[in-house]
Amino acid sequence: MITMDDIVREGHPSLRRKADDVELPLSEENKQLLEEMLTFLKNSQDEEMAEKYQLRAGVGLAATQLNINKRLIAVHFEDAKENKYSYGLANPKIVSHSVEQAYIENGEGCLSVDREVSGIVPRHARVTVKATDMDGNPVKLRLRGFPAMVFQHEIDHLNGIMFYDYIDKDNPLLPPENAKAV
Ligand code: SB7
Ligand code: NI
Repeated sequence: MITMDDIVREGHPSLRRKADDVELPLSEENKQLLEEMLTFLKNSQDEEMAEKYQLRAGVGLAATQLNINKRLIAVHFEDAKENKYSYGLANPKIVSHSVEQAYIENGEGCLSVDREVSGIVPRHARVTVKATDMDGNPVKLRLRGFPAMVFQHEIDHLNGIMFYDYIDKDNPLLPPENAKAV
């Protein structure tokens, strides 16, 4: 079972590497890893499991956060309209995005960052993501709002990018032009 001990923290080189594509069809090993990543997220959001195993709640996880250099991510959350997003994905790719930007009003956090980092994290307001799901099926997701922010955070982990890389050093709380709060 994945716990916080398996998650690498800031300063670990895995968080700054570009991960490799995984081979398709997915190996049993990679499928199992995606299952475990998704289970971690579910456990982290379950009050009893989180308390028992001291898990920090997370809506997403990238394999690079487990020191595994593969393009695999898991997400598990609901949006404001109670649409469920629960996926284990291989080789996720942003195939198109809006010019308009957006940011999460309250900023972002990361399971690999054990400190509060405040500041606006500007991202694409809308993205289309293509990937392969755990059953080996191609998926194409059109995302906006919070889900778009989460997928970009996770895909960034596969490219060695951390959320605070986007925060303006001189003016962390100044919303950029052309960016809306979500
Ligand atoms: C806030 C939190 C996340 C994404 C977008 C906004 C995910 C936090 C958990 N992770 O560190 C996953 O990489
Ligand atoms: Ni993160």
